[in-house]
Amino acid sequence: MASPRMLIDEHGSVVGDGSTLPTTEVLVDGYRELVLARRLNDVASALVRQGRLAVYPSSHGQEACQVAAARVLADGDWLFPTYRDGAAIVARGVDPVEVLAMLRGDWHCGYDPTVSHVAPQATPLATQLLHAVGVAHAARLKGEPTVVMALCGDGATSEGDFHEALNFAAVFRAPVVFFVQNNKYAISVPLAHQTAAAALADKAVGYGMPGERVDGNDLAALTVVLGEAVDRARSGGGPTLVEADTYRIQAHTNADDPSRYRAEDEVAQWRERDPLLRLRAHLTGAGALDDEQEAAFAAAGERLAEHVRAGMNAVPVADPVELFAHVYATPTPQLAEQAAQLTAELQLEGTS
Ligand SMILES: Cc1ncc(C[n+]2csc(CCOP(=O)(O)OP(=O)(O)O)c2C)c(N)n1
Ligand SMILES: [Mg+2]
Repeated sequence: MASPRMLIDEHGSVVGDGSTLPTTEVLVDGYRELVLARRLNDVASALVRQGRLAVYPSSHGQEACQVAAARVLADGDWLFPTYRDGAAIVARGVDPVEVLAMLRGDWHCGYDPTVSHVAPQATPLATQLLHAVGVAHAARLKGEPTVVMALCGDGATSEGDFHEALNFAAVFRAPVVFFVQNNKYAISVPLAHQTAAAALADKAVGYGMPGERVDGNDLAALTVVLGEAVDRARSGGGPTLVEADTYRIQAHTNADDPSRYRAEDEVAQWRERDPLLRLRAHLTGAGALDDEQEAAFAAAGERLAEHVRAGMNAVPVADPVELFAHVYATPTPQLAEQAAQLTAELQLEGTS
C-alpha cells in the first residue's frame, strides 16, 4: 500500500509539482474553517470544565479531516458523523449550539437531520455506516445524485457493522464515501492492537472498492482525495474507502487520562504536524495570507465562541413528554399510554 497522499508537507512546502493543488482561494477559505473548527474544540472543552457540557470528544489535531469532509459535499449530499465529528457538522453549516445540544444531555441530536442532511452523531461505533449505506442505496434507486459521506474512527473498523456496510455498498455500488480518521487510538487501544493489516485502506481490496490513504493533517490533500471519491460515487463508480493518517492530540474525552497509555513525546511529534500551522505556513509563504485576514479569522472564531457560550449558558427548557414525539411516525399504543402516564405524573408533581 502506498504511503498517504500529501500535497503540502509539515513545513508548508508543496510536495511534487503542485499541479493538483486546490486554488489559493479555496485554501485560504479552508484555513478560515480550520480556525473556526479549532476554536469550537477549545470552547467546547472549556465548557466541559465549567460543567456546561457533559462530555466533549475533541477533534483537536483532526480539524483538516473535519473541514474537508464537509467541504467536498454538494448541497443535497448527506453526512453521517460520529461523536467526534461536531466540527464537521458545523463546517457543514449547522448551528454549533444545536450540534452541542446532545453533549449537554438533551434527549435529541439538536438539529433536524431531514433539513441539514446530517445524521445524528452516532455513539454506538459503526452503526451509522449501515444507515449511511441505506440512504445512499435509496438515493441510487430513486435516481437522485446524492452522495453520502460516512465517518468513523480506526477502532470502528473492527466492528461487524463496518464489514457489512462496506460489503453491501460495494456489491450494490452505493454512492458512499467511507472516511476513516485513523487517529491511532480507540480510547486506550493503539492501532497495532486493533488490526494486523498494514493499512486500514488495504481492507478495501477485500470488498472490491478503491482504497486511498491520505495525510489527515493536510487540508489540500484531503480536499483532493475526498473530492475524487465523491466524484466517483456521484458518477456511478460506487464507494471508496479513504483512510486519513492523523492523530488525536487531546484525551479521548474528559473522562480519559491519555498519559496512562501513550508517551508525551509521541504527542509532541504530532503537534509539529498540526494541520493549522501547516496550511498557515504554506499560505503566508505564498503571500496569500496577511495579518489583517488572520485577525478577521480570529475575530470570527471569537464570535463563534461567544455564540456557543451564550447558548450553553442559557438554561434549556426541556419537556420530558416530548421524548415520545419522534419515535414513530404513528405512536404505538404502548408509547401513547406511557406518554399519557408521564403527563399525568408531571401534572401531579406540579400540583403537589
Ligand atoms: C459498539 C460500541 N462498542 C464500544 C463502544 C465504546 N467506545 C466508545 S468510543 C470507543 C473507541 C472508538 O475508537 P475509534 O473508532 O478509533 O474513534 P475515536 O474515538 O478515536 O475517534 C469505544 C470502544 C461504543 N461506543 N460502541
Ligand atoms: Mg481512533
